[in-house]
Amino acid sequence: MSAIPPIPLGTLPPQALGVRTHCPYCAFQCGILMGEDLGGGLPRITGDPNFPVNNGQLCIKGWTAATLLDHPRRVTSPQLRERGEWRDASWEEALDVVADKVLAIRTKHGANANGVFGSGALTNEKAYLLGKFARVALGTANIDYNGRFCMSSAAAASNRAFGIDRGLPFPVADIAHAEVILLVGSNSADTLPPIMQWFDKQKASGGRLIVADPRRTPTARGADLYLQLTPGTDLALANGLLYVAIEEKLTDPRYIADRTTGFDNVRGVALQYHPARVERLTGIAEPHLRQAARWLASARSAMILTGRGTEQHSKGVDSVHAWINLALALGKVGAPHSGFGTLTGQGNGQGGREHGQKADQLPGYQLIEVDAHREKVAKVWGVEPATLPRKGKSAYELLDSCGSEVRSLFVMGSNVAVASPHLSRVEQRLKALELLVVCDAFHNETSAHAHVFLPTFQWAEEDGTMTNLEGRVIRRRVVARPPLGPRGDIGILHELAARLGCGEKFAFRTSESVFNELRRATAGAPADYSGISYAKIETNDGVCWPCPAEDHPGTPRMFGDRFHHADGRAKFFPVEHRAAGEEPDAEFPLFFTTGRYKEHYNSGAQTRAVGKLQSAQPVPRLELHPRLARRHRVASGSRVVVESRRAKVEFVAEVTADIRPDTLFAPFHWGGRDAANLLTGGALDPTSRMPEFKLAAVRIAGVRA
Ligand SMILES: Nc1nc2c(c(=O)[nH]1)N[C@H]1C(S)=C(S)[C@@H](COP(=O)(O)OP(=O)(O)OC[C@H]3O[C@@H](n4cnc5c(=O)[nH]c(N)nc54)[C@H](O)[C@@H]3O)O[C@H]1N2
Ligand SMILES: Nc1nc2c(c(=O)[nH]1)N[C@H]1C(S)=C(S)[C@@H](COP(=O)(O)OP(=O)(O)OC[C@H]3O[C@@H](n4cnc5c(=O)[nH]c(N)nc54)[C@H](O)[C@@H]3O)O[C@H]1N2
Ligand code: SF4
Ligand SMILES: [Mo]
Repeated sequence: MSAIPPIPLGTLPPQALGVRTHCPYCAFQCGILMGEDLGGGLPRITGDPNFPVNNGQLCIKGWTAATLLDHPRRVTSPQLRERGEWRDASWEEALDVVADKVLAIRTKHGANANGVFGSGALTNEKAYLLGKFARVALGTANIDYNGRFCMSSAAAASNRAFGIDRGLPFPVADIAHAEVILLVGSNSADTLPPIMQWFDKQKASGGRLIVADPRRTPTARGADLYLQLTPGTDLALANGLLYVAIEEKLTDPRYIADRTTGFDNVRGVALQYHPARVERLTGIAEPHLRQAARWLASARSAMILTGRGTEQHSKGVDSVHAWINLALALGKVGAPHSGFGTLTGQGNGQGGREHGQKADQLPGYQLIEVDAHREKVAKVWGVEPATLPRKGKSAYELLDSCGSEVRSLFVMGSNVAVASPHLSRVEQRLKALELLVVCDAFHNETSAHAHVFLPTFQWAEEDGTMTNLEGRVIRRRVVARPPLGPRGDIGILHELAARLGCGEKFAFRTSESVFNELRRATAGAPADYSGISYAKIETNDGVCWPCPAEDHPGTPRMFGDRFHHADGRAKFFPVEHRAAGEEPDAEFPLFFTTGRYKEHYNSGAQTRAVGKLQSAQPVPRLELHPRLARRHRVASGSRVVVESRRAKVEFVAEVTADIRPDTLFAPFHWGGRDAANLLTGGALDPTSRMPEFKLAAVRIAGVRA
C-alpha cells in the first residue's frame, strides 16, 4: 500500500508566547495562556485573565497540564504486539496490519464486527470524523463512546423534556445572579474548581445554595442547606419537593399553562410522595424538604443543576426528569438567571455528544434512524443514504459483545479497562478480541490488552474546536511542537480510510476544513454549527450554538420564550421511584458509590503520570463513617477489603464523618487491583444505557490493621 504523508494540522505560531488556548481536561475548558518557559523547558501555563468563564483561575490539573507533553513515558513509535511483547513498527506496517485485519473481519463476519470507541476528550473535528469513519470507511453500526458513561442520562432527559440538549442553556456567569441554587450530585468544588468563583459571588450577594449528596463534600460544606440523601433516591427527593410545592401552592400555574404540557399526570404522581414516605426513602427529614422547596419556589431566580451523582444510575434518565419537572413546575426554566442545567464533565463532553460518535446519532444531534437526517448527512458525505448503517450498540453493550459479535475494537480517547463497570467482565471481553487498536499518547490499562498501538499528538500540538459546558465553541490552538513519531488522530483516520478504499472522503488538509464540513452537516440540525467559523471564534471568546447563519451571534441563553419541541413547549414526564439494579440486602448490606478527586482525571491515564498530582493522591482511599468503622474495627490507614457480587477490592481506609453510615465511597481513577469498577455492576438505564456507577451493594469482607 502506498504511503500517504502525514497531514500537518495547524502550524506552530511564529512566537509561541502567550498563545490563548484551553486546558486539556474538563468541560470548564479554562482559558490558558501558553508561552515558552524562560529556562527553555516546557511551555509555561497561566490562567487567561480575559477568558470570561474561568477569569484567569485554574485548578491543579490545569497548572500541571504541560507535564505530559515531553513526558518520558510518552510513546513515539507505532507498536505491534508480538508474542506478548510490544515492538516498534513503522507507520506503514502498523496501519497495514490494522486495515488488513479489519478487512478480513469484515469479509468473514460482516461490517458490524468492527467496533469503534470514541471520546468526549476529542475535538469536534475528531468526534465528527470518527463517526464518519465508522459509518463510511468501516460501514459499521457499532460505534459508541465514553460520553455514554457520562452525559447520556442528562442528555436523554433534556432532549425529551426540552427538545434539545445543551448542558447549560445559559452562561456560567448567570450562577452569580441566581437567588437560590440546588446542586444535586455534583462535587464541583473538586470537579470544576474555578466554577466556585461564580458560586462565591452568588453567596456574596445574599444567594443560597442547597447541595444534595450522600457525602458532605467540599462543595456541600459551602451549602446553606445540605441534604445527605441515601444513594439512588434522588428521584424520590425531587418528587417529594414537588409534592411540597403543590401542597403549599408554590408552583407557577401560569407558566405551566403557557409553556408546558403534561403537568396533570406529573401532579398525580408527585402527590404520592408525601414527606413521610420521602423521608423513609431518602433519609431527608420533612423540615429540610419543606425548607428546600420553599427557598426554590419563593426565589425570584432559582437554578437546579445536576452532576453525575444523580445521573449515573439505572434510573438516571427518570431522575433527571424528576428534577426538570420540579424546575418547570416552579416556572424557572428560561426565566432570568434561572433554569435547569447539567454540568458537563469531559473537555468536549458537549461537542462530543453532538457530532455522531454515539451509536444512534449523526452530526448536529441528528438521528441515524430518521430518514430525513440520513439523507441529509449522506449527501454531505457523498454516499447513498442506504449505505449508512443503522443504530449500533451502546458503550457497555459494545464492550460486552467483544469477542462474540464484535471482533475488533478501535479505541480513540478512552481507557475503558478502568472506566467501565463490571471490569472483570470487560477485561475478559477485551482479551477475547481478534484486534484491539488503541490510539493514545501513553500506554494505559486498555492498551495492555491491545494488538496495535498508534501514538498520537497531544492537545497542545494540534488545533481544533471544543464546545464547553455552556455550549460555547472555542479554539484549541497549536502551542507546542510534537516529538517526531506521533501523528494526529485526523491523519490516522485518513490513512486508515485510504487503506479501506475511501481516502478521498477523509483527505482534509487542516482541522478547519473538517470543521467546515461539520458545519454543512449540522446546518438546520438541533446543534446547528453552520454559522460558526474559525474566523468568527478568533475575534471573540467563542460562539454558543445554535448558530444557524454567518451573521448570527450565537445563542448564549436558550428557552427564553420557546422550547425546541414543535409546539414550543416543554414536556413534563411522570416518573416513579424504583429500586436500583442492585439494592443492599442482608448479604451485601452497604451502598458503594464512586466519584473523583480534585487531583486526578477520570481513568487517571493522564494524571497518574504527573508527579505533582500522583504524589498528592497516590492511592484510592475508601471513605467510611466512624460508626461503621468502629463496628468493623477499622481505623484510618487500615486495609479494608470491600466485596460486591462481582469482586473484592482492598482499599486504604479513610474514616470520615462526612459520609453516610450506610455508604462507602472510593474514587475510580485507578486500574488493576485498585479499580473501584471491579465492584460496580452492569445494570443499565433502559433509555440512556447509562451504567449504575453510583450504586452497588457491597460488604466489608476483611480488615487488616
Ligand atoms: N478533578 C476532576 N475533575 C473532573 C473529572 C475528574 O475525573 N477529576 N472528570 C470530569 C468529568 S468527565 C465529569 S463527568 C465531571 C463529574 O463531576 P461530578 O458530577 O461532580 O463528579 P463525581 O465525583 O463523579 O460525582 C459527584 C458526587 O455525586 C455523589 N453521589 C454519589 N451517589 C449519589 C446519589 O445517589 N445521589 C446524589 N445526589 N449524589 C451522589 C458523590 O458523593 C459525588 O460527590 O467532572 C469533570 N471534572
Ligand atoms: N465507577 C465509576 N466509573 C466511571 C465514572 C464514575 O463516576 N464512576 N465516570 C464515568 C465518566 S463520567 C467518564 S467521562 C469516563 C471517563 O473515563 P475514560 O473514558 O477512561 O476517560 P479518560 O481517563 O479521560 O481517558 C482518556 C484517554 O484518552 C486519551 N486522550 C485524551 N485526548 C485524546 C485525543 O485527543 N486523542 C486520543 N487518541 N487520545 C486522547 C488520554 O491520554 C487517556 O488515555 O469514566 C466513567 N467511569
Ligand atoms: S477546572 Fe477543568 S479546565 Fe479548568 S484547569 Fe481544572 S481541569 Fe482544566
Ligand atoms: Mo464524565
